[in-house]
Formats: sequence, structure tokens, C-alpha cells
Amino acid sequence: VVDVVALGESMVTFLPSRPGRLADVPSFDRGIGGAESNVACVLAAAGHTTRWISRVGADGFGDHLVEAIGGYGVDVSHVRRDPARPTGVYFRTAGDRATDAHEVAYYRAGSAASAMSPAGVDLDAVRAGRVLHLSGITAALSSGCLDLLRELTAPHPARPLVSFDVNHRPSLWRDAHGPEVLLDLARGADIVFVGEDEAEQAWGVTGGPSRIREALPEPEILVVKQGARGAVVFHAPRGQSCLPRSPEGPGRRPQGDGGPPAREKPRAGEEPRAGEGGRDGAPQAPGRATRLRPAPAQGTCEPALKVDVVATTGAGDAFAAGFLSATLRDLPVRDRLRHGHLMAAAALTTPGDLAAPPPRALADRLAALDDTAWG
Ligand code: KDG
Repeated sequence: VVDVVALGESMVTFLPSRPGRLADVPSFDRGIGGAESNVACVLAAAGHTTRWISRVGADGFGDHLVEAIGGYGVDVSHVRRDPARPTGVYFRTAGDRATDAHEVAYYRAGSAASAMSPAGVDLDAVRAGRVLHLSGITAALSSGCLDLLRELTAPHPARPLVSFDVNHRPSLWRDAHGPEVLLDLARGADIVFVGEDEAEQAWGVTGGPSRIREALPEPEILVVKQGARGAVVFHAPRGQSCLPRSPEGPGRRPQGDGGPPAREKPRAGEEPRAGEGGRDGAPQAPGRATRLRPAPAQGTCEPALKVDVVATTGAGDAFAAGFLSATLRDLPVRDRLRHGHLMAAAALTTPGDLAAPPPRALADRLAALDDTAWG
């Protein structure tokens, strides 16, 4: 079984040779981008088995993506080639150091990946991992892509854990429904990543991570990213999680303790395990849908590493990869966040989307440093 399958569009990325407006940059360096394949590449570099599923054109840029992503050790054997549509590309400018404001120009409308649909991908290959990683970018690409995400986040007997990064890209949505579509997809996922600013921009949720959890109580794990400040995770407690069991690591910050999140849509075939119940230990009747209590008021927080940021692109993907890696390894919640921050720090200090992550043994040692080193 593959650890993580990631599905989504990847593009050849053109990074500016110098700062300035898009109109003024004279030349660009080629890189690779794509939120979902970024996650697969970082996970592969961190020692996991991964697969990337997508469509690319039967063109040189498609060759480059398949070769480069395959070069990270990601299984690319299920990537389809489309002779009728091109591979998407995008150009970006260097971010302003203070505000990270930058320009992005996508050339991806009508791309090969935008032609993905439930009928056009091998759904068995997509569902073959322990975790399926998706993002809201795909939902914006076409109605076929949105149908595919809906299919993959719906209950299904072979459904793996679904990880969903909201990745709200307003410029990609052709209508005003993006935010509600993204919220609906997030509700169907098991692990959700969302930025605090993104939740405000998309859903108008203000007041911090607890308010976001109130708006999104369904996912078993909700990770709210707070940029340079760090991240907060809300996690269903032991006994109600379908994820690897984890003795909650000692956290410096408050642990989630207000009771488990409500999940309205148990996965197909899901039932409580014998002898396991809610926090109070009361066994639940087998065969009954698990009905959970309201979302906890507080999550587990962990500050980010302080780094000299070169470019933020890809940092959210690297964070998700580090968090998923540690989740697959059943590490304590605090360490999942720390592995996310370590991978993000590597991406933040390079100009492109992808940076070589610290080797696993080093990442484990860094994540285990005491709180004074992490504060
Ligand atoms: O997270 C990085 C991505 O945003 C970048 O690689 C491009 O996938 C991309 C997108 O659609 O914005």
C-alpha cells in the first residue's frame, strides 16, 4: 500500500530572475509547482511511498513534470498524457519581503489537468493509499475536476483517509461559489489544512482558530495555519479516531480538552470498536453511527520556526507533508506540528516550491528539542 496518493494539477513554474513587476522581469528560471505534487515530493524525500495522479499534455513541459516529480521517487505511472490539451504553466514575481505580495500569472485554462473527471481517472489507483491528499485548487479548475473531488470525498467502502488543503485561489474561480464549495469539500475530509487568513477571506470567519473549528467541526483533524506565528491542531481524542492511535505528546500549550468534534457523516462501514467509546470510556453500541459531541474550544498550538523567508510558495504544502508524515508515523500531536514547521522552514528558505527536507533522523532530533529551542 502506498502511504500517500496526491491528486491535482502540476505546472511548470517560471520564477523571476530578479525582483520587480511581472511587466519588468526580463527572464525566468524553470521550476515545478503544483500544491498536491509538492506534498508528494516532500513526503517521498522524507522516506514515504507516494503516488501523484494527474493529466499533463503530450508536450515537453509534461515530460519535464513527469521526469522531475518521478525524480523525487514519486510514482508517476498513473499520470495520463493528453494529446489534445497543453500542460499548464505559471509565472510569478518575487514576493515583497515585508508583505509577501507577489504577482502570479496562470496559463492553465483548458489545460490537460483541467480535463480530469471521475470517468477519466483510475479511481482504484487514486484510492490505493493510506492517505489521499487533495486540495481546493482542483475544485476550481473545471466542473469535471469538481465532480472528481466530490466523488473522492464522498463515503465509499475503499475510501482512504482524505487530507484536504483548502488552498483558496480566488483568481481561479469563475463564479462566486468557491467559498461554499470549499467548505462543503472540507466537511467531507478527515484531515483539513486551512490558513487563518484564508478562512477569513473565504468564509468570513474571524476570531481565531477556535472560531474556525466551530465553523468546521466535522473533520477529525483540523489544522489552522497562522503563518509565521505557528499552527493549531484540533484532534478528535483517543477512542474516536480512525487515524493511527497516538498517546498525546506533552505540549507546552493547552491541549484540546473541550470534548471531541461532531462528525455528521461517518465513513461507510465505520462503527465504534468494541470496548471503545467516548472520552468517558462508555462503550458504544456496534453498528450505530458514531455521534460525537461539539468541537473542542482549544487546540494544540505550536509556534513556527523563525527563518529568514526567501519565498513562501510551497511552504504550506511542505507543512502539510511534514504533518502527514508524522501522522502516518503515529507521532504525538505536538510533533506532527513540529515536523510540519521543519518542512515548511526548508521551503521558506528557497525561492522555488520545493526544498530538500531535513533527513528523517535529523527532523526527529529537531522535533524532540525542548520547548526553549522551539519558542
Ligand atoms: O502551494 C504552491 C502552489 O500554489 C503552487 O505550486 C501553484 O499549485 C499551484 C497553484 O495552483 O496555485
